[in-house]
Amino acid sequence: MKVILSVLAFAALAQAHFTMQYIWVNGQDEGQNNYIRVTPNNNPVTDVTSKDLTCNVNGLSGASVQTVSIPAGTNLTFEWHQHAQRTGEDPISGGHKGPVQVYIAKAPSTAASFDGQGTVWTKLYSSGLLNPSSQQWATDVVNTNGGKHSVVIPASLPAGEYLLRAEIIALHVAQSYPGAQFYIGCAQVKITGGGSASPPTIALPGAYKPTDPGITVNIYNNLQSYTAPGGAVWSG
Ligand SMILES: *[C@@H]1O[C@H](CO)[C@@H](O)[C@H](O)[C@H]1NC(C)=O
Ligand SMILES: [Cu+2]
Repeated sequence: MKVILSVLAFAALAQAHFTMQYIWVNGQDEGQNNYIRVTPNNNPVTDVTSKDLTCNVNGLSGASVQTVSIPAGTNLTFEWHQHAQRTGEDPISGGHKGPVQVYIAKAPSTAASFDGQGTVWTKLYSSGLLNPSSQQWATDVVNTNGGKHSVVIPASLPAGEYLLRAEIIALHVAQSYPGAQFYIGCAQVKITGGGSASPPTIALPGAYKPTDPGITVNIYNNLQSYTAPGGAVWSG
């Protein structure tokens, strides 16, 4: 009986994972998996030293992925789902609590050939524990918003090809490491227009440590504040 129960519990957990499946450009749906480095399954990354932290499993190249052209200043929306369906279940399962972040990295040449390694990532967005008294997390908002969250690409970013990296960190089993679950989706964009900013950058993997207070944390003890890994947001 015990074995059957744990198999069922495992199956339920496995089904509760999710992937980034759509991007929207200024409110227009670009279609399932278009411009996205598609991962082989919906499992999370848990090793912060792995190259899978960059753009998920098989994410170091986008040779067969198209790159979408967008003007600087575009409002980009990312949409996540547990499976290849938009309705009939929570977009990301409600048990997944944690921050939502977006990073961008400029490709030396094309986005499709860029592996995202090195100190290249700039944080554009971060949302974490929104309301300590109700324990509302950024993931709760994503869930009620059909799996979507948005970021405006700063108008001062230089023109060129980039990888955009959206990240949802689920902290429901993050009391010890490895435990935190990193859900990562990368999209390939070509920014037109733009400016001449040189934003601050970090490495992914590299910047995240197992001991970061935003990575190994007990969120079930009336947490009053939360600091997401990866430093401050650059606002352009
Ligand atoms: C970006 O687009 C989304 C989806 O259309 C919208 O909900 C959001 O308000 C927009 N954000 C900004 C800053 O315009
Ligand atoms: Cu899961």
